[in-house]
Amino acid sequence: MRVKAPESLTLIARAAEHNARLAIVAREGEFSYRDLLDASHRIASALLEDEPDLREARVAYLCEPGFTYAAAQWGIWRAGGIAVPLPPFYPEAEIEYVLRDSEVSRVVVQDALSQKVSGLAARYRIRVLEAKKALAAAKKPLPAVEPRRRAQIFYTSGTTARPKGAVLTHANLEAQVRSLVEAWEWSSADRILNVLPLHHVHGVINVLTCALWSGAVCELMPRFDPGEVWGRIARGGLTLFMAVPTIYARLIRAWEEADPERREAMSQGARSLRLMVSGSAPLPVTVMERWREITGHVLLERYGMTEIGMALSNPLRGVRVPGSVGTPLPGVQVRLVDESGCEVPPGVPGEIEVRGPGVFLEYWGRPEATREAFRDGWFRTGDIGVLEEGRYRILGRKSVDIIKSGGYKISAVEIETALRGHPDIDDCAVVAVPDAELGEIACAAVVPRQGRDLDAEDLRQWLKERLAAYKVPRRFLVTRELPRNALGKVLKPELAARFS
Ligand code: MCA
Ligand code: AMP
Repeated sequence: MRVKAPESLTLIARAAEHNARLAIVAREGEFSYRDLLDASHRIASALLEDEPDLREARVAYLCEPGFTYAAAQWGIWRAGGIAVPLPPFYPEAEIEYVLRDSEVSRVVVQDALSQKVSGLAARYRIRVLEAKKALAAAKKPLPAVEPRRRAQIFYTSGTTARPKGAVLTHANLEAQVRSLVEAWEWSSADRILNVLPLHHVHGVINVLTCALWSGAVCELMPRFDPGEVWGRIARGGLTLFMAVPTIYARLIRAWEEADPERREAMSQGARSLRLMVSGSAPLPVTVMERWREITGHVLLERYGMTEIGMALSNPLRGVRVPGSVGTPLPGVQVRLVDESGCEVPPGVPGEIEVRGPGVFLEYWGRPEATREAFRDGWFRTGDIGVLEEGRYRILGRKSVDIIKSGGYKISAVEIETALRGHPDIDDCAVVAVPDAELGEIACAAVVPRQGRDLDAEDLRQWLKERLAAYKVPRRFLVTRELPRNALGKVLKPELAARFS
């Protein structure tokens, strides 16, 4: 019997129209939109068992970037659940935190990764669905999922000890996608290569979801590798590429290291793309310039944040100004305010506040933090910007506790809290130190307890069991005393100077 689902989600309804078109190219093979609809329907059916609707139950999914990832995410959505991505490279402690914080009841796991969650699932009575089995489930009728319902949780680090789960509704996701599709003129003729991790907005929304909304092809690599990316670009056929500045810096390095013939193939492949985008961290003008020299592309820099999606962008057509993040994207309102919330005039720096249908609903389980994040309906980004000649420029962040490394947002407070759990550490401070490729790196100064020794390599290993690898400080300074100000607080900039 053919089971027809009532389609209230536009993304799914559009996929039915794209039907036989190629949707995903990954290590697992090549898959059409029809394959994706079929697979996600089966996963949704397996998730539902005998229930008609998951009613916003949180469902985690642990999959490599690829077809199974997309099928799991869509399956969770179509069953009425909230999708919570788990990065395959997270240590168990980080996975445990996400599972518990978002009160996950089910987890979809890509076969080889199942041992990463089996212990935790047993401990917290979480139902594990192996993707391979779920993909063979019989199709059942699916619920109608209203766009105002919660769709996705992205964990994001901030100034608190642990990351917060930013909740996006289907309507939020749709608004973010529509805005980017319009601004960057996505179409079914596009073909994009994704090398970004799929637990953040950049890879999940800007790349994967925009592609699938548009009927385009999304090629997914399990993770970024400069040689493989250049190889794929040189083969031709891609139209779009989006990445963080560190990835462009690493691609430049690989280009410089290649022989002249290879360089020519790389540059020629890159020239055939129609657009290359940079974001998640400031794009150094040197990277922008060098990239233009070797590929002919003026990178389009845009600005966004997990809680709001993309807010500001340089133009697709028109002048892209180095150091600027352009103007508000379609449907997005942006203002700059002073400490008391009054708008500042052009030329005067202020905190960036954002309003619009793409702005997230709430932090999961944190009503107080959600309230504090808004001022009169505007989301307070914590970033400082200035409006010059009609374009915005990002000047930095309000908090010194937020570190951006390789495009990942890292909380100094989170690392300090983890370090304070070490039996031999008396005190510590984590700071951001500038780095040519990663933008910033996290560095930790640690004070050993009396009579104890601390070894940087041991500390690194100890932290790797507790935090995602990209949060582990690159440098450690074992010191007898941290610099302090009169209030007894650590002077972070002064400390940062001791690392350079
Ligand atoms: C990091 N690690 C990973 C990955 N990323 N392992 C597997 N898969 C990954 N995708 C591990 C590394 O193996 C390494 O561990 C450790 O984390 C440190 O990583 P990192 O410092 O990042 O250095 P790297 O391994 O050289 O990678 C550089 C990178 C990566 C490829 C640029 O940082 C990256 O993929 N960044 C993108 C982050 C991103 O998507 N941000 C968007 C956030 P070990 O030392 O054990 O090898 S969304 C956002 O910011 C807003 C919305 C916006 O505006 O976009
Ligand atoms: P995340 O919390 O991971 O979503 O990171 C969002 C943060 O990344 C923003 O608040 C900014 O600080 C930073 N960011 C994103 N894009 C840019 C950009 N083009 N220039 C400077 N900073 C950026």
